[in-house]
Amino acid sequence: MRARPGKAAIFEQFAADGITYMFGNPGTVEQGFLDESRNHRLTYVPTLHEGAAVGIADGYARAARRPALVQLHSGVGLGNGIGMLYQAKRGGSPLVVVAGEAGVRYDAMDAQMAADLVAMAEPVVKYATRVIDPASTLRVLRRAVKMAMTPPRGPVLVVLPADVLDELTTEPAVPTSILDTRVAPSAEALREAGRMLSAARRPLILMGDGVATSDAQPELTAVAERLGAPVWGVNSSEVNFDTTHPLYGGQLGHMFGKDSARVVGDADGVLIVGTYVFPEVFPHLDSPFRSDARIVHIDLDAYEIAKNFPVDLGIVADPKAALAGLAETLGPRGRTPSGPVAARDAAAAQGDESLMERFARTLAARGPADLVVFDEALTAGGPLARHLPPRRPGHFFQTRGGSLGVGIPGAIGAKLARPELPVVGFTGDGGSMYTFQALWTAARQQVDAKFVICNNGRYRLLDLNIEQYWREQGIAPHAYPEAFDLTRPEIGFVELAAALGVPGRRVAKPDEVDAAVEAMWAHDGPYLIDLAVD
Ligand SMILES: Cc1ncc(C[n+]2csc(CCOP(=O)(O)OP(=O)(O)O)c2C)c(N)n1
Ligand SMILES: [Mg+2]
Repeated sequence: MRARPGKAAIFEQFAADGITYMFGNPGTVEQGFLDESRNHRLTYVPTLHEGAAVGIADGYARAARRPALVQLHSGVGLGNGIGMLYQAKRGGSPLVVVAGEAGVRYDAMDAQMAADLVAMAEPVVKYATRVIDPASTLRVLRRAVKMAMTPPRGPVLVVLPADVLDELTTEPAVPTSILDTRVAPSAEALREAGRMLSAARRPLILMGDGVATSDAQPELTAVAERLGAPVWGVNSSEVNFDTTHPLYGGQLGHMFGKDSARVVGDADGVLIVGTYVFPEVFPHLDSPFRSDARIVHIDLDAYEIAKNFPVDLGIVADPKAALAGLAETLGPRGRTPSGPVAARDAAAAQGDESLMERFARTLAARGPADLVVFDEALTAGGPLARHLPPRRPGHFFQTRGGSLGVGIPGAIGAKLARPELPVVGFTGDGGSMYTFQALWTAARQQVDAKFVICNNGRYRLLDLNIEQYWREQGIAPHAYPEAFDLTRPEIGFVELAAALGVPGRRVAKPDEVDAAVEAMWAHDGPYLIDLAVD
């Protein structure tokens, strides 16, 4: 193999892996390879903040179902990206992060910007390493791509010191070996699972994004229908199950263990698939399951099975293969759903229709079919679930891991991944401001995604959570903390977006909704709506 500097060879490796975008924010220690990038067929997507870069890459990886490449600038850039990397890790997004560094030769100097990048990133990535020898530059990049793509998928970090990349390498650039992990369970394990679950009088299924990753939605539906079991989302932020199916129960929620306990507490046979349990901020420390409940957990992530509570049968297997086998074991006999399963909102809002309700209804009726929704609407999201219920795999994404600021960059990433589909991102006035500058990237790259700010002038979710805290602590209701208010001064979202190159309009009255929805889709390019919500 011909010798060329590592800073050129890495682009050959990216090309060999079909990587066409690099999302990033540059610095001087990356100048060598960024200068080289013009000689290669890779689009550098510049962002103005690393949270936006990681957020766009996350949306891209989720919608494209491929690894997404992120470039961060040494310790300071990595530091800014850490919060968003946390959500990529919780969500299992295959992000390959490369961080530049001045050079191995400066290690002893402890100079400006020097930091142990591997140690900084380790808690929020699946794998972190640093290239220290030019002869292993591409080997390490391939390992990173393989690790990111192997379930449980997740972000990885490769530190690229500039002096190592300046050296010649003769490594060939060849496609990374992506592993086939469609592991089927043994016949014995399937029989045992089938026996435990079919014996249940009140079966329940808890599912998560591992189902979507393995394309197991049809098999999950078959198992649910054969068991007559309600299906609840746990770490479920994509379409793992048609949310209009009569057996869809809802989402357990991410705050309080006792909310989940209410749902799972009656079940005598539980199938957990493609998720960990339980992802709340304040989880139950005791098992919320009935002591006589039989619990079967299927996942490719052995760490997550029986992580917190024992299970009766843990099966390390691909959800699609395992659910197909399980459905067969259960046989074709369907059970009718046992009673009301869904704690869903009433179909129509009581009294006057809220602006959010009206907007979601209009978008569903007049917006394009085939719509992809990136939903970070938080407390304003109810009407979205009613009017644009997640049904089609790959057409709905929610924030995961609890890190705010995913809505705008997530929609940009999804649109870059699926340019043929219409994409709209919903976010809050609070959530949007963590990564608002991503709009500049949308304008610059002409990413034709649409954005809706659900503007209630507050961190409303924090109001709701503190109310619960007051109830639990026996504290009389009083004024919310000042820190939850976002109205002093009011944020001018339309002006802010315009300053970043994205046109838009404010919608504060019901009779402005129709024209706004039409304007949004008529506009060729990114467009923002600042929607007044309660
Ligand atoms: C990066 C980050 N910072 C802070 C928080 C804490 N937090 C959780 S919800 C929330 C308020 C969100 O407000 P907004 O996006 O306006 O939605 P709303 O609650 O008003 O519907 C905050 C600040 C977080 N989850 N992530
Ligand atoms: Mg808000």
